[in-house]
Amino acid sequence: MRVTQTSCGAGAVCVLAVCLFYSQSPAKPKPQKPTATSAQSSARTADSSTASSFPQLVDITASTGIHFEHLSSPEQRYIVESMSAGVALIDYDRDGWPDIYFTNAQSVAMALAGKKARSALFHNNHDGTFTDVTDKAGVGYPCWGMGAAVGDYNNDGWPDLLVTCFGGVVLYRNNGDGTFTDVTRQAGLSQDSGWATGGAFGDYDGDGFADIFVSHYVALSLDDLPAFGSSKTCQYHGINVQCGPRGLKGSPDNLYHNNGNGTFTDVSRSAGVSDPENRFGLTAVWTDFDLDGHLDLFVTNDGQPNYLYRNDGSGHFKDIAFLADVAVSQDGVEQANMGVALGDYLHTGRFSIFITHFSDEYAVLYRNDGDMNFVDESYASGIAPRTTAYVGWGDGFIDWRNTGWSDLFMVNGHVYPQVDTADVGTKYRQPMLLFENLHNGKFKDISKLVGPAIQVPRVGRGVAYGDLFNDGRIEIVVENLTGEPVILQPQGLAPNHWISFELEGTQSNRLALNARVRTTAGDLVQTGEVVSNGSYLSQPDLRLHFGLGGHDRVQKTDVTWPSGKVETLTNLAADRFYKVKEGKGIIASEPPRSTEASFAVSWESKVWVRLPHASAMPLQIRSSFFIGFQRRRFCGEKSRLVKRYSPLNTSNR
Ligand SMILES: [Ca+2]
Ligand SMILES: [Ca+2]
Ligand SMILES: [Ca+2]
Ligand SMILES: [Ca+2]
Repeated sequence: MRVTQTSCGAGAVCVLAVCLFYSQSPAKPKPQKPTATSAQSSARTADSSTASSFPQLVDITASTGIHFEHLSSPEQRYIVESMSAGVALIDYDRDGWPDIYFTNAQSVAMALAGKKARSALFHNNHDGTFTDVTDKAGVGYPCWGMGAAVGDYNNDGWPDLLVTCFGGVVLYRNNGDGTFTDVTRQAGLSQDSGWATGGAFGDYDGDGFADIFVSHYVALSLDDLPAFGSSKTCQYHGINVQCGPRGLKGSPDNLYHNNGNGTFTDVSRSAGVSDPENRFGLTAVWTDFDLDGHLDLFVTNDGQPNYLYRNDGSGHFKDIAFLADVAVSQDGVEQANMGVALGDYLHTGRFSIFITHFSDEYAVLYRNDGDMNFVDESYASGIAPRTTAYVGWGDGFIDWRNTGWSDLFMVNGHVYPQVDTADVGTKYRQPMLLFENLHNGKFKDISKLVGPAIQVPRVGRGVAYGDLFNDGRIEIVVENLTGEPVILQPQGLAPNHWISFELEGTQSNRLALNARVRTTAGDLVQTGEVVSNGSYLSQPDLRLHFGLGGHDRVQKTDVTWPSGKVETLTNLAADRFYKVKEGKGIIASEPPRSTEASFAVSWESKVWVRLPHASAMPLQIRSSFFIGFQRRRFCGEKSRLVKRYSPLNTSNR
């Protein structure tokens, strides 16, 4: 809802009146009321392990107005019916509010009958709800969809969308007017064929244009599908199931160099990433693991050794996964590598790798010790024993509590509906898992402490996360293989501080993919990176969000651009969104726009309000002033009103 100047020209009293109006207006789900001071909040954060005080992850899907159903065959007699459902956060209209794209997939029967499945784009309405804009945007029927990745291939500032398909890839150019154009053919990407799964933008040669890597999974033809239960590789614990991937032929991978003119050239072989062994590739992510200035590439291979391609800086890569100890598990087993989360969970400045796996296996955490040395910490961290019953997919190191330490989140769900009819220690629908970062390399399973939403068994696949409502809280969007997605919102948070950065490259690729940000707030030193894709075939928000615990300032922020340039920003106020442009520093900053977090940060702020026929005068707004109001929307509107009507605004904190 927009507030116009004429609706509120009378100053403070009117501010209050409008706020009262907002407090009565229907709004999205009610966030919790902050109840603690900053000092108390630190105490709460430190002692967060009791269920009674623990923040909750609440299912807010119904209130968002999002209605989407991922199609799937009930029996999933073929592997191609089990692997879809990547979700992408993409602010396609650049209004500063993340929008959501869900991929969709047919069943074999639908495909053979010529029927399509509708993927969907939902526009963020800024009020907690979303509108289906798929038809106008023209992104409903790219293909038999798998995953989605965001990159700006033509550097025009408008984020473009890559969809991976059972049948190649589709590149949608964002036209900047709410519509997209399928430019796959003119971009030279229609040659991509086979079962594309992981797609990731990354400027591996540093020419300022994001290149595209595409992993491929199983070589499969609808005309020649392996019959359900037909061989030893089509059985699981003695029951008949779909065939694959073991026993089937894999497909090679592709790297497409961006020519800078809207076209791409396949350089897979010359670059050394073509996967001549035809492994079963799934998720792909770019990052500079060894911090030598050259972008490296990690690819999960299902049931086979992963690839860690080290970039030698001359356009060539070498797979060093075995040398780096990230190819297989510590006991030498080739696990069913699915989704990838990258995160600096120990605050070393290096990205470790977390990978989800099949049931009877365990999720793997490879700690990055630098110089391409990784250590399997799956057991030492406490994660492995808690994950063996699950088939894991989308994952993420997510600081959903704004403590400054990322917890570990993963979704699960089997590929065989048939397991429900047999006593094999696992079920088709499975709960999500959440592990608390204990700051010492260990994680604690807190899945049962954060409310019922994540314990509901589902057939999870993609996970994307970001601050959907610009209030300083990170929402988690989960796309399921069967049925509706789930959006989880943190509620009941301690009023911890946070800071958010949106980066724009000039010399570097414009979306600043793989720009790295290091923030120092007191003793809290965190590193984040802008990444295209990851999790399971999914795309997180491109803005970098850091929880800050009790710190209300960030003393130092180093931005390392892909160009190699390092910019240092000093003494930034917390609880704001900063836009940073390469070579120009901060070009804009904004307070949160709504809900709980803005309340938490503004309740003791000194604000200035212009009274009618009087000069500006100070008004100290106290917590007691607000506490009686039920609707947190009010607080966001307050921030806007104060900004609009005051000669000084809250940005001078
Ligand atoms: Ca938007
Ligand atoms: Ca673009
Ligand atoms: Ca490039
Ligand atoms: Ca490197």
